[in-house]
Amino acid sequence: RFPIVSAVDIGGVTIARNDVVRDDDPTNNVPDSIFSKLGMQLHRRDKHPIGILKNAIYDYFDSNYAKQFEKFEDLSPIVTTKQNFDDVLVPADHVSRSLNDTYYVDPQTVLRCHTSAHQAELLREGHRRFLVTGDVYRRDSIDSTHYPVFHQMEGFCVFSPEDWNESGKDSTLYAAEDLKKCLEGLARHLFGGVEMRWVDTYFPFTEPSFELEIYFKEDWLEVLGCGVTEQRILKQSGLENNVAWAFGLGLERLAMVLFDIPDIRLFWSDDERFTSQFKKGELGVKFKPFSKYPPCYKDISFWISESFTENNFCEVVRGIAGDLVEEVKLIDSFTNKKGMTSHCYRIVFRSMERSLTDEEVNDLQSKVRDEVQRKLNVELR
Ligand code: FA5
Ligand code: MG
Repeated sequence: RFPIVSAVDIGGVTIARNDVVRDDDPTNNVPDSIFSKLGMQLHRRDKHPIGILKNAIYDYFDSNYAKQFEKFEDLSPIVTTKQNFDDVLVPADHVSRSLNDTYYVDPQTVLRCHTSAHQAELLREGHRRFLVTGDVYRRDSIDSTHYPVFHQMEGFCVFSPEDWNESGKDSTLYAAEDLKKCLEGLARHLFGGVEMRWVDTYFPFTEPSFELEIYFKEDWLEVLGCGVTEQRILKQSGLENNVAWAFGLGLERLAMVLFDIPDIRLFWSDDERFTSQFKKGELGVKFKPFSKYPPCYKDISFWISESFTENNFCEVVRGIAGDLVEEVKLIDSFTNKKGMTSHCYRIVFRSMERSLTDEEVNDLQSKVRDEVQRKLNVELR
């Protein structure tokens, strides 16, 4: 099903699969399908939509900030829980730390779930304005805008008292306004005109915090999170007299809007009908879909156990069907008099490259049924 990669090269460091995944380790939940994505570095390919977008964002920062932003794009995606969580003040009991949400290599090591994992170390090394681009990993639901591996770009900008003093504004307000101005300018640079809106939100590492949404295919699509950095993070690096802003862009989401790419799985396609449509440095290209092969819907119903989670179910489906699964959605749920809860999921199978045969889909579905029962402790109905 998936090429079993035995070693990957990450920024010049070779990681053998056995160093990362030990089958006897219950705290290791990195499947082969994910391991094989390590080291792919889509963001460093100049002819790939993710690389083209990254370069266009670099252009914006280079020309508007006189090249003050340093760029990092080959930091290893394998980080400590301290980097990924503690350093950015994620509370000890936060859901994002669970095996259900994050890929663990061992109890102290994860595949980074955001590029914010590098904020603190770069500040400690003395960097003050920087962009960090890389692949990030999350156990998540399955649909056209979510994928377990995607790319983020982190931006970070530290200000000194001279910067805000002459504005007469309070430092937090100064940083928040500068941040929004910077990101609105970036959106104009990338899209020209586009409908967008700011939404207030929460992150452990910023206050206030915002998300930017863009109107795409008749719906609002969240493309980035950002905010004014918590003072505690700056203090850790001796910057208590400063203020800073930070953002984390979802590169696939922005690229979907920019190039009109309808499904996030396409970014991983080797099909020439996809890859040949993009040229280095060309932002204006609209993707011409080469296929809308027919979908095939299969429903599966089961009584769940207490430990059941949707992410675990999606991981099982993805482990079997890989990129042939387009969407998994809960279509029915009820609890009977005995207190047993039943879920019915609809799985949408569709290849982006060819028509699937009935036989093939039935085979996938039957494997899903077997494995769900075996691994997730549920009772099929
Ligand atoms: C974060 O990851 C924060 N670290 C962002 C941040 C940085 C906030 C600095 C403040 C300061 P969030 O989990 O919302 O936030 O993810 C950021 C973006 O990644 C989202 O807006 C979305 O564009 C993208 N994203 C999230 N999950 C997925 C996914 N499964 N597939 C594709 N893109 C995703
Ligand atoms: Mg979010």
